[in-house]
Amino acid sequence: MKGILSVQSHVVYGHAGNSSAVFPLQRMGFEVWPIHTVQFSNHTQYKEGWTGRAFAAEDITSLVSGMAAIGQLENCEAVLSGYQGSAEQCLAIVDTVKKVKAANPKALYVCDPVMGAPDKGCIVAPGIAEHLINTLMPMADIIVPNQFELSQFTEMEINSLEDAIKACQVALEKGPKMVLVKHLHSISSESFSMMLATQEGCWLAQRPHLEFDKQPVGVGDLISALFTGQYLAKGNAEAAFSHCNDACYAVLKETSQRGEWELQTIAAQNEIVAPCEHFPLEAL
Ligand code: PXL
Repeated sequence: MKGILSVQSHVVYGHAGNSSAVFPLQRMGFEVWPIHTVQFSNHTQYKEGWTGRAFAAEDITSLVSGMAAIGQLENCEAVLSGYQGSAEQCLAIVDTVKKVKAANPKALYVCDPVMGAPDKGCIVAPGIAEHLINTLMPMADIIVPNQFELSQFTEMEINSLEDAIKACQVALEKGPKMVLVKHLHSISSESFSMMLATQEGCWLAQRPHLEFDKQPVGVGDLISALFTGQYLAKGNAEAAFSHCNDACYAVLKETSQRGEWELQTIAAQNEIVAPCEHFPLEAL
């Protein structure tokens, strides 16, 4: 049985990390093999704080060797990494990707380089950003940075669409075959913008901004999961990107309509598979 190995955070309450990614992938028909990097009561953007802890890096290695022992790494279609709990866990991801690719050379490594944004309350342990920039992103097939993470990876300032295109080209020279910029905040104040760059071309996806008292968390985790699943299903990056944008909008719309802060992935489950509204991509 084929599956996706998803190595991200777990939150007991709400939706971030694996708690944002696993269900949408399952709803799209994928077997998901989640490994949790941390187990927290809730995501780190609650002003009240959170409880829980990061797992040991050895837990990742040991769970992956257990999967190898039952002969399942060869069935792994993709490794998806997101929120990491420690710098050591980043090294365990390197080891995991190498083992999976040795067992299945066709497997993809999708790296969502969650670096944190202390001003927003997204707290990530020290040393993780360095490993993401120097090791994990260069070895990934697909990276899913936001504008800040792309800027860190390429050491380029991004203030316009042209800057973003140039930065994606630099990123493509550093190893990855595809760059999905999950949020480009400098492009437009009216629309929410994402960009996809591959060797074949570059596309801009925009969707309307929605009203929220507090911006939902875990949207990037949802985006990397939707794109991974759709790309595996369709084998076409442009079509996968378009579906990802439409499905993400549907989840956010449901969340906004219900006046919730946590993403309403379960309520919006049908639209994850078949989004009602479509926002055409622009080829750049
Ligand atoms: O979406 C990023 C993310 C993932 N996991 C946890 C988080 C956050 C952002 O705050 O707190 C636990």
